[in-house]
Amino acid sequence: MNGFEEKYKEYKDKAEKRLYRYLSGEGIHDSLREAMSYSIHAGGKRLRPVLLLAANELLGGDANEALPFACAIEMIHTYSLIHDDLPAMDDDDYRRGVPTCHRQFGEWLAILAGDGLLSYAFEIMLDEAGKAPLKIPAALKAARVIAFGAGVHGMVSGQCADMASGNEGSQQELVNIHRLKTGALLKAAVEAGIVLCDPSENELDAVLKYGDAIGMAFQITDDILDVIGDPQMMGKSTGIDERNEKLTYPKIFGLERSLSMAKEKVEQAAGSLAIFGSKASFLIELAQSISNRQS
Ligand code: GRG
Repeated sequence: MNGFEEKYKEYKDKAEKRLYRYLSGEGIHDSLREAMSYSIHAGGKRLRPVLLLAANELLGGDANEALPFACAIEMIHTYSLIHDDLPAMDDDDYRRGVPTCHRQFGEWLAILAGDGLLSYAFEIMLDEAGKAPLKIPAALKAARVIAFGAGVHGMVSGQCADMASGNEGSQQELVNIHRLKTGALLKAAVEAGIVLCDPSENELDAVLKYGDAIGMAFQITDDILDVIGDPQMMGKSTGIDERNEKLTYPKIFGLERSLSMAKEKVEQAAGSLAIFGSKASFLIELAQSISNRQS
């Protein structure tokens, strides 16, 4: 493992340990806990919590204060995958290398597992607002950033636009759908990580630009992997976009151009963090790994 991989693992392990603890808490109906835990334990890259923790550390934050927000954003992401996989949406059989939540538990329980993860995320974040030593305004700001990225001004609207667009649409619509559906939550991860640290305007601006660029790089790469990725490595079926006649980057721009667009976005992401100098090296490598990923 190189230094970057070790650091990634450190953030990931920290977030997973706490996530599993939240899910073992008292008072959750057994079936609900089982379905929520199934999808959380199925794995995943934990990219959003890693981004949140790394952005927080970039501004000298306290990892213990950031950790509940990192777990909350992973819960929200996991809920979105469970709901996206449902027959009414993408109708997928595999996710994170195992049968999708509704394949394993049936539809009603998968819907509730998603609902449970979403609302638990907000319970966890708002609990932090009442705790010392985290300053209440900072916790509320971070929770608000995550709500904005996840909801009607972000991911949920993007998903709705995507579902409504079918196989028709312009380049501009494609970019807008992805900015909301995928980009908004990735951007919220880095923004929430730094608003916990009371950033200057310049710092906030730099990190938001980074968040925008990695969101685009991530989605372009996701579309490319759906065409050329290995289903075994990805833990899910490929060719889904083609089957569902989705508007994608390779479909609009072709594979070669899509690959170079992803590279350009990674360069933009790295450039936006220049003000932080070498302190930003982990986030820069993370941007590169987003476009080089195989899963
Ligand atoms: C249902 C409100 C609602 C939203 C769904 C996330 C999403 C919006 C749809 C998922 C469909 C999809 C494949 C989108 C492409 C980008 C994406 C979010 C991929 C999965 O995220 P990863 O690669 O997954 O970070 P892991 O499993 O590694 O966490």
